[in-house]
Amino acid sequence: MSNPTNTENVSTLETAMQLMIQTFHKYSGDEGDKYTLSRAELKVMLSAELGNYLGNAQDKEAVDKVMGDLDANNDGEVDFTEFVILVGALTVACNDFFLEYNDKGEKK
Ligand SMILES: [Ca+2]
Ligand SMILES: [Ca+2]
Repeated sequence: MSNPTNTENVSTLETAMQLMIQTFHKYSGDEGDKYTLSRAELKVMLSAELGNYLGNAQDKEAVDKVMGDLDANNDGEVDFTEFVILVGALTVACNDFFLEYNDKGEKK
């Protein structure tokens, strides 16, 4: 049986998946429910992990907006599913930039 937390002999994508899981739990266990991010935990996670993409994570309104957008079931906490949606949406946005950049580079 394979150990899903084994970090040897895993593909790049599998590593990325493990890192998403580890990153979420690194912040979700600080207060309240161990398996969800409170607003405070979300703020720490955003500024520590997504500062390059979100920039103004220190901005309370920005955190509130992200929380509002993410908290699909309106329980005031971001669970792992909601977190994956955030990372997925940001990854799509990054890919759009990547494609745009490549298109410009290829034009002659
Ligand atoms: Ca928590
Ligand atoms: Ca929620």
